[in-house]
Amino acid sequence: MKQEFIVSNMACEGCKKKVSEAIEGIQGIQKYHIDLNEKKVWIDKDDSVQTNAIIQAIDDAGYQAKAI
Ligand SMILES: [Cu+2]
Repeated sequence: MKQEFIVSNMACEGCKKKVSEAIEGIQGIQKYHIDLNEKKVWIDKDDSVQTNAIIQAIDDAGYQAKAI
């Protein structure tokens, strides 16, 4: 299942790396792409992965994600 998020306070390559690490720490993520300029994250995930789990993981890394 594909899902898109806005991570509004992701501002530089360092932020992108932290968000990447947060996403990679979640079980059941098949692939993802981060666009720093658009502050968007595309995730392809197993159906078992809850949207809130993704938002929480990104939040724990210090970033605000919103599903769009
Ligand atoms: Cu940054």
